[in-house]
Amino acid sequence: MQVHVIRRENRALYAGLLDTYFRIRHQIYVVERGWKELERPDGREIDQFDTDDAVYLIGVDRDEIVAGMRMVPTTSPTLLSDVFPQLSIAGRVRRSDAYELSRIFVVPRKRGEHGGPRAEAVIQAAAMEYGLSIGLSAFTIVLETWWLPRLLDQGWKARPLGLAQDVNGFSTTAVMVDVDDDAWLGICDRRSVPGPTLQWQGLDAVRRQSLPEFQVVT
Ligand code: COA
Ligand code: U4Y
Repeated sequence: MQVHVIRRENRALYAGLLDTYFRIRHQIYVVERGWKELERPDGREIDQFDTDDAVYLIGVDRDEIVAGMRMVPTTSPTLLSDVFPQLSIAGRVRRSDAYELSRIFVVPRKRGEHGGPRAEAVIQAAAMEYGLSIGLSAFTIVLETWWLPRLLDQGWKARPLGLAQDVNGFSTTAVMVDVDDDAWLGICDRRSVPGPTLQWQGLDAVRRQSLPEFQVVT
C-alpha cells in the first residue's frame, strides 16, 4: 500500500481519486457507522472541515483506495474547536505545530489481521511520518474512547485534554499525541510497518520549502 499526500497544491492531480474517496467515506461513516448528521443527498461525505486547508492521506493498493486519514491544521476550524469544545478543559488548541487527525478508515475487506502490516497501522504510521516531515510536534484527536489503549499500545504518547463524554451514545474523548521520532519508530516496530510510505506527487516545491535538508545544495 502506498499512501498519497493530497493537499491544496496537488489536489487537481487527484480529482478522480478524491471523488471516490468522499463516496467511500459516505459508505463507511453514514451507511456503516450511522453518523446521520453527515448525510448528504449527493452520496459524498464532505463536512465543514473539508476545506483547502485539509490534508488527506489516502492509502492505495493496486489502484484501489484501502484506507484514509484527514488532517486539519489547528490554526483553522477543527472538530475540537467548533463541534466538541466541551472535550478540552483548557480551551481551544490553536498552534501552528499541531494538526487535528480525523476520519481514519480502512475498507472492510482490509480490516483485521492479514499477512503483512495492517492497513490500519500503515495509515497511522503515515500520519506520523507526515507530521515529522512538515515539522509538527503534536496531533489533536477527537475519538471514541476505545481508541485510547490502542494508541498507547502502538507506542504513541496520548494525553486526554478533558473528561470523556457521551456523543451520540458513544464515549468520546479529546487527546493530544506527541509527534516525535519515537512515535513513528514505535508504531513501525510494534506493527511491522517496514518504513516510510508517503508519496509526495506534485509536492516537490512544498517539500523543499518545509524541509531544508531536501534543498539542493549548489
Ligand atoms: N467500537 C469499538 N471497538 C472497535 C470499533 C468500534 N466501532 N471498531 C473497531 N474496534 C476495535 C475492536 O477491538 C476490533 O476488534 P474486534 O473485531 O475483535 O471487535 C478492533 O478494533 C479491530 O478492528 P477491525 O475493524 O477488525 O480492524 P482494523 O484495526 O483493521 O480497523 C478501523 C479499525 C477503526 C480503522 C476500521 O474498523 C474502520 O475503518 N471502521 C470504520 C470507520 C471508523 O469507525 N473509524 C473510527 C471512528 S472513531
Ligand atoms: C461534524 C458534527 O474517528 N458531528 C460530527 C462531524 C464521532 C462523532 O463525531 C460526529 C463527525 C479517529 C459523528 C460521530 O457522532 C478519530 C475519529 N474521530 C471522529 C471523526 O469524525 O473523524 C470524530 C469524533 S467521534 O457524527 N461528527 N464529524 N459535525 N462535522 C482517530 C484518528 C486518528 C488515529 C486514531 C483514531 O490515529
